[in-house]
Amino acid sequence: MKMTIRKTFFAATAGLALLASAQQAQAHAHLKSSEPAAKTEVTTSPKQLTLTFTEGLEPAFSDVVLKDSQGAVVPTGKAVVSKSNGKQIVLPLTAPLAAGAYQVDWHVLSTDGHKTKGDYSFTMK
Ligand SMILES: [Cu+2]
Repeated sequence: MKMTIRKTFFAATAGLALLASAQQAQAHAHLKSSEPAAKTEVTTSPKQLTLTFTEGLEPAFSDVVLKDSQGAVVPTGKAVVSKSNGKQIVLPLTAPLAAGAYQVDWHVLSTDGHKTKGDYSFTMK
């Protein structure tokens, strides 16, 4: 009987641990939206790229890089976390974008101490 209780307790504890780690995973900063949006075609060159995440970001460890269709880094201003929204990072563009496909590479550290990264693309008509 004692053994059974222990096993049940162990199973319950393991289940709780799984649940807790799943909740932590959800707390990481995931890309919620962007401007220009992923997989869209824009006709006017944007003045900046804005990426909005699900969690607050650590500015010193969060960055965005824009690449052209050849994979070459497009010169831009420095990516900054928005002062009015700590979940938002803005990459200022210093020159109009030429027509073509672009990839946005991002990596961020959320305020809960977890790193995430990803990329998306958009097209300049
Ligand atoms: Cu996290």
